[in-house]
Amino acid sequence: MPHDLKKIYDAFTADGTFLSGEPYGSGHIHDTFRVETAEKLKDNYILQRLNNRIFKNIPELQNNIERVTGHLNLKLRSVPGSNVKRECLTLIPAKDGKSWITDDEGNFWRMYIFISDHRSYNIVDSPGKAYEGGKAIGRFQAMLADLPGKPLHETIPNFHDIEKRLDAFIHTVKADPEGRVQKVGKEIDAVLKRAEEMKIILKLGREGKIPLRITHNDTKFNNILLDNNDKALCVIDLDTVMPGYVHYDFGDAIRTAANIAAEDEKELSKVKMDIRFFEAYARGYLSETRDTLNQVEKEYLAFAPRLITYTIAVRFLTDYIDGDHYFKIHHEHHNLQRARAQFKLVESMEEQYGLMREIIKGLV
Ligand code: ADP
Ligand code: GN1
Ligand code: MG
Repeated sequence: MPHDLKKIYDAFTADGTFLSGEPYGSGHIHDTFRVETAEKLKDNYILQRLNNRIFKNIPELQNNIERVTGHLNLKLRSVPGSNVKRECLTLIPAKDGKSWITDDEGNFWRMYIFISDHRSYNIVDSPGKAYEGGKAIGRFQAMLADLPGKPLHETIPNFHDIEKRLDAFIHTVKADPEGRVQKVGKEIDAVLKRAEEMKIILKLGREGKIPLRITHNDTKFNNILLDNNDKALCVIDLDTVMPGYVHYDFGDAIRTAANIAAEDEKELSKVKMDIRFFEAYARGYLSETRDTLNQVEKEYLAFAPRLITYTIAVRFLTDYIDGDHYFKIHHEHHNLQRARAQFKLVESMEEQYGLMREIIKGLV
């Protein structure tokens, strides 16, 4: 049964008459629709059916997003020349005052103003765009550093905790529910041989050498909207904004901004990190955060892309072995294809690691 988008739309307090609703974007988690309104001068909207298998506590999730967007909104208002409705997500309240609704089937929905005239990239094709992405994430972290109140709810516990991800991986390999383990011997070796060195960021955290800050935790480049001139516009997809290490955001952004091929590229010889994009993103990011980060945080920035690319590869492979219950897939072996491309990218980063370290040293 297709969703009755008009009925869902009408449960919110949006300004405008529902004209049409179409699936939108290429996110792997929620079902996202763009709603067009009949009046040319009124906003269009994004409606999202939230994935509550993955996000178990929608009221807490939405409370985080209300606090984060509220704070960003306040901050932006005090910046002369800023356009708050375009530079930060705006939630539309439901008619009952909450920031989400449940429909007759028990689905959870929320609504944002659609940010028009933006550009979104699954593959970045110039260092200038990578630089803008780096600035956007750096500024985002800086603006949230003084979020008042209790710590944000951990919407997905241990999200980037590689030790827990590896435990889940080993558990899934042992269970082998789909009989797929025999197909992925090479990929399992790729996981195991790197497992120890990947624990360093968690270790530094436990030793108190790097602080937990408010981070985005899902800085895939298509979660950073650019404007029509390819300048940083708005950071979206705020579901995982919660306490984290800056390395998680830096690493995930490089994973996607500096890979010259698609995240799921089948032809592995095409997958490579372009060091110029790494340099540009790092320059943009550090232009906003240089004065805030401590020495150890800076020293480990170069390692972060290896950690996060590896972590996502482990997650894709785990989901493949488990039978594809987490990420949306578009064909039978999609998660395996994604995992292979990400392992190839890890290798490319390993080959260029010396250079990555030199670049960071030169920028901090
Ligand atoms: P997912 O967690 O599934 O990735 P997102 O919140 O990132 O969901 O939304 C999916 C896609 O929808 C984004 O990649 C972006 O293209 C688009 N999108 C989401 N919110 C907005 C918005 N407010 N304005 C314009 N586009 C948006
Ligand atoms: C998911 O939501 P989306 O599509 O931007 C995932 C990220 C992964 C990414 C891999 C909540 O991001 O952690 O890095 O897919 N988000 C969640 O493409 O698991
Ligand atoms: Mg997204």
